[in-house]
Amino acid sequence: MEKTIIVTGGAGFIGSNFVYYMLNKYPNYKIVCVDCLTYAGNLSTLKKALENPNFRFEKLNICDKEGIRKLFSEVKPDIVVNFAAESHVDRSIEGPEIFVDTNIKGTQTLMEVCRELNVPRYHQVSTDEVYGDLPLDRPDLFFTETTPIHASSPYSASKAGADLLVLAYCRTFKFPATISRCSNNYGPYHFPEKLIPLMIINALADKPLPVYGDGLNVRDWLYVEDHCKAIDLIIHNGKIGEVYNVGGHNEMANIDIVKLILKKLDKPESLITFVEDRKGHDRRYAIDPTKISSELGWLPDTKFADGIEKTIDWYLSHKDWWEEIISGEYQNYYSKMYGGK
Ligand code: TDX
Repeated sequence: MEKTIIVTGGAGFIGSNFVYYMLNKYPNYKIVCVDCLTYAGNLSTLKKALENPNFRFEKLNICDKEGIRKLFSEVKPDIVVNFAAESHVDRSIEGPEIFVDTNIKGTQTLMEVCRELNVPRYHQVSTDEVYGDLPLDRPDLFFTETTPIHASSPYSASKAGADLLVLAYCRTFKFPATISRCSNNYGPYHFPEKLIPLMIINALADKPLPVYGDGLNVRDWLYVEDHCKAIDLIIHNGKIGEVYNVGGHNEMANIDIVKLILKKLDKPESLITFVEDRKGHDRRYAIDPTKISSELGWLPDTKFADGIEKTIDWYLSHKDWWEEIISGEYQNYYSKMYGGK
């Protein structure tokens, strides 16, 4: 069956991967991407999609209610998937306001317009960070969908706020929504401010690799395509009003990831530089994906060993993509955050 899906934040990392995943998997679907192209959204990321007649791009902020209403009335989407968000924890510590505007107000604006126009289905892409963190000495503990919300950073608090609004809309207005909370993603088009691409790019340039604190913080890494597959299953078969955790049981300490990247690139560990810890730094994230596996049959396809190899190869063969990014405004960000390190 033909469907039209609006993907907000489709020029960012996970959103753009989802655009490609859907165009490829459903040749009879129309995908309309809404993105306001902040620093993290890049039209060159969508270059190939723009050649596809089933794809359309609209430069628009999700907080712009009039613009969203106009576009949604015209497109009449069957499904809206909201990836649009300010997503970097360190930036939220420097300036929380835009996180509240985009992540909370933007989500509410989208839901209001969807409600007004009776859009049949809405999906909110959230994060495991809404659960706060787990201690390192309790490897038996995992986040389930019933783990209490306990956010640590302005970023995760804004995502948690949006999740609570979505669930309140489901209950109060019978709003037809679902939420997914995924663990850390990695893969193509990951913005260079995040751990894995930052370390690959610095290592290639023989620059110091800034590891926060003791480097023992643990993240649960999932190849981005496996996340896209999970969202595809949820929007087609998920139960309205439900939250689904997504994660592949792949916990790794930051320092081990950094060492692995150095090894793969044949660079010395002497590039590792321990720097001041992130404020409020979450210790460990770990997802229990039992619900999505048993209800929707989701299982990740890509093992970390293969995924990291593919990701490093992608950064090696797409230098033009990231060189353009790191030569611009990103340089100011980098020197502000990392100084001379
Ligand atoms: O320079 C760095 N050095 C470092 O040690 C950076 C950028 C990060 N780190 C550490 C902090 C974290 O423990 O690496 C870990 C991963 O950091 P990020 O890539 O910033 O990701 P994280 O804070 O875990 O959040 C990510 O996963 C959940 C995404 O950025 C979020 O958007 C998502 O919701």
